[in-house]
Amino acid sequence: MNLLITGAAGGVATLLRPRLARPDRVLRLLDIAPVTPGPGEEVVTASVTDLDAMTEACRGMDAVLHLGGLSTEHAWDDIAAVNIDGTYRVFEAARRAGVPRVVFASSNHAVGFAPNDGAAPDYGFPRPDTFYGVSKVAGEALGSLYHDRYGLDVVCLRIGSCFDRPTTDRMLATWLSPDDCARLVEAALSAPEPGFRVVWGISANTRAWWSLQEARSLGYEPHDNAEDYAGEVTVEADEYDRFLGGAFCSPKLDQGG
Ligand code: 15L
Repeated sequence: MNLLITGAAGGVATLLRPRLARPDRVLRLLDIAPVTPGPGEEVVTASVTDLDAMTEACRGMDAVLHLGGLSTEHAWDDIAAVNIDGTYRVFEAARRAGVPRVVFASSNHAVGFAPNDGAAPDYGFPRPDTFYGVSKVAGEALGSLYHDRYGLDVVCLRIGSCFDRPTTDRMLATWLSPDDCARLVEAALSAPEPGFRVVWGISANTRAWWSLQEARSLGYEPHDNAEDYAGEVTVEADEYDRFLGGAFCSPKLDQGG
């Protein structure tokens, strides 16, 4: 199983690389920022917005893990160019190079303005909380199109908060531990014929706000629980936790004029 990882210099990829390494696996790491390859790793310095370079990078790969792009709110033009057009190019490059599977790092912010009732179902209708969230909705839509029209297997992970440790009250619900993130990615890479799926990406958190039913149906079995860190959390819940996207719903992130 040879895997192309976009956004390989980013936070999630850096947590995942050692956890996804296997003796029989090549990890091809693509980013515009420098990345130092370890054993079993190759580096491609390129942007997801460069279709030719992306197509070349996809050659010989069994799957693409698309983590690349802007990971927080930015001006529309940047989100449109990097996250939306870039994600189109990732899917199109995979198709051109004959890569059968794409795992797309979507985000909870695709549905961030949905009211938080503590039990959000799988496949919640899009309610993006930012232009960033809009880009994740667009990525999921592209995944759906590339599955239905071209037969790619596409698994979209609506990731909660993937960091070493939960540091806020919200993260006691939304945390995805690095080990569980690797388990989720492995499930998305190895599930037989998943078709098009959208699954939540969180650990087995006691205070979880989101369903893990669809993720478990892929074979994901989380081991970690943010509750183990409840005593160490330093940031309290705030008024925006009434929405799934939390602080991304704050007017501080308004981009309009
Ligand atoms: C995300 O999508 C962001 O990339 C990350 O930085 C966190 O803010 C995360 O969501 C979250 O909601 O905690």
